[in-house]
Amino acid sequence: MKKYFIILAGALIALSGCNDCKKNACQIDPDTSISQADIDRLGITDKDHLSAASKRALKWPNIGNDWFVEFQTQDLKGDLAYEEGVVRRDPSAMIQHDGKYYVWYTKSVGPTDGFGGDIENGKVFPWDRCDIWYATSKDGWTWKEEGMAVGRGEKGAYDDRSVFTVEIMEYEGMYYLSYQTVKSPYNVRVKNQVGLAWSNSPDGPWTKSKEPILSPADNGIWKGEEQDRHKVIKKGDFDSHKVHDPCIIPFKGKFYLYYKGEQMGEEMTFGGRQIRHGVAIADDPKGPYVKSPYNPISNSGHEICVWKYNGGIASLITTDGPEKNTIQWSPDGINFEIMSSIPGAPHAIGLNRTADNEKEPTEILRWGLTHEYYTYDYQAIRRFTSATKKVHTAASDKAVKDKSH
Ligand code: AAL
Repeated sequence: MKKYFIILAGALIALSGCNDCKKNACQIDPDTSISQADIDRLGITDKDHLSAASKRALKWPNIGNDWFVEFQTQDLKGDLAYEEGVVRRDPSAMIQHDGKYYVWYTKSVGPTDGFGGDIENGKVFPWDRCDIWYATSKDGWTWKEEGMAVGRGEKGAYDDRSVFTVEIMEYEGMYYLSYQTVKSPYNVRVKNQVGLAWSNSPDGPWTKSKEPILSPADNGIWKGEEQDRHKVIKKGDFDSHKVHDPCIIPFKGKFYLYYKGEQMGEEMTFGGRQIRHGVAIADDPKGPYVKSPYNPISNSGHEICVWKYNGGIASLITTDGPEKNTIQWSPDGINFEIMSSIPGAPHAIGLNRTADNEKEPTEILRWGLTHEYYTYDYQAIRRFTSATKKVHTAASDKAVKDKSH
């Protein structure tokens, strides 16, 4: 009787198709959707025996490798070379003015004490107790530090503790710096905000916005009084704790403020830290910025690195999440698709906004700035370069070729 039941059940499964596919909403019908060209391109052995990997591969768009790049990093010279005892990090994009490149960055001095000590007087992170400084260079290699651009606000202001992680936008003869702000005391659960300063010259003077232009979502609930960012009653939106790495891009007649969100009660996922990106849109560079209802627009990434390409927005997704180490593109600045999966990328990239970024998808990545941790206390700004790679040449092929010359 038992044997008869097993045969019947097996026959039913065979008649009605793969049971596993039904449970997992398998979208590929092997008989109708797979062309001989797909089988050949993906090297599939038998279209009637598709592994989970082959099923996924069949859903990949055929986008070539125009978005594939590999990076290298180099030391800078002059005032931006590594300096013991000084933090210089999170470079903005570079713009050009009067024959010189300009960059803005986070600067502070002295070691980091962490959260264990005297928070009122200590420095909890390398980016705590910072101001925004700027430097110029004729060739992008040797830099001259010009001085402070935007400093911390007076006691009691929303930016009284630290101003840092800055980006530059040049628009119709005006310059806009967007940056992170923290108000004292800088404890583990502090919520930071985004400030804006503007000037008609990259050398300043800068006028600061009276109020922040972006704040974390106000819909999470901490659990208990302990300074623990993982303990929550309710998490709230993806940006309920932090709004980081702002970058404003003029796009389709509006201003798109891209940012990284951190959520109250952050967890680890199969891609590492739960870090997401969002966008807030304004009609005027000074705001008001309204968060998109489509947020989050990326479920992976870390520092924002976005540029215009082919009528849309490209985004380099690094460091965290299941889609880390990919370059994505969106026609509308909101709905991003993966265009390439890369070996990794430098952190906190400052793009070269003077590049001819329509020349090819990754032209803007040919060179730019990044930062590097020399120690946990001290970081310095460095340079990166990147190259596309269209053909893979084994090291041994190259050695033979070199010898024959
Ligand atoms: C960076 C950025 C933000 C964070 C800190 C400084 O990687 O995401 O800028 O606040 O780390």
